[in-house]
Amino acid sequence: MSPTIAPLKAWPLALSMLASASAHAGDHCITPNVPIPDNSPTGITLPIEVSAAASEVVSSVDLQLLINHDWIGDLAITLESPAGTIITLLDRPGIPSNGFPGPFGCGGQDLNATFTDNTLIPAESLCSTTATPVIFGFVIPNMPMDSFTSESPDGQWLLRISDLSPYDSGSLIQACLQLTTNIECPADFTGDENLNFLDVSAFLSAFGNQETAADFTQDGNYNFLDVSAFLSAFGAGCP
Ligand SMILES: [Ca+2]
Ligand SMILES: [Ca+2]
Ligand SMILES: [Ca+2]
Ligand SMILES: [Ca+2]
Repeated sequence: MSPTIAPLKAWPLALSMLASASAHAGDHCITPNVPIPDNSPTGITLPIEVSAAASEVVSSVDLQLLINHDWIGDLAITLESPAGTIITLLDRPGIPSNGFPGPFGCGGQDLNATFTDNTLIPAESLCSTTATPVIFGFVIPNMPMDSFTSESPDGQWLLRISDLSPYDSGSLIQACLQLTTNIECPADFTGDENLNFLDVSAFLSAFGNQETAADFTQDGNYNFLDVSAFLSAFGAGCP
């Protein structure tokens, strides 16, 4: 086998990997195990780092949270995307009060739930003084997660949790940002929906610096397969 033929045989593999690329979808978890300060509007802000290519966009976001707390009705939770969109997941369940369980919001302990648009149960509809965790399973946030759709997932997501009433307190044990992304046009390296020489030079620059975005074959190596995959995608154009 001559060395000039071997690379050609690898092309279909590279291209099939490119076609199925969903590069940075997956779970981005932190396990800070930090206290949420009692009766503090500032609360805690936890960054969740996501690295993605410029052409990658959010198709869905879920957030799994594990919080130990002695009075769930004290809690307010928001999630901010790298683009600056802020969604309220929870804002003192049981407040405003409808008579039950009382003026201090939902009592009872703990939250072990995934906030998602793909369910039928609003998080704040779960209000029990006997069940632990009070908020569990798959629940709908106060504002829809699809507000993040089509944004770039790249950068720092910010999870903010505050406790807004005295006496009872708790801790954030774990948070997992569950991202699904699309690569709308992988060769559009600059993310401006045009294919031109700027995309080629941006790719070559990223390739030279061995940036993750230039690893088109997603194998951790930077070689001719990435260049040929990029050029093939560039030649194929954008949808
Ligand atoms: Ca509320
Ligand atoms: Ca409290
Ligand atoms: Ca471009
Ligand atoms: Ca590669």
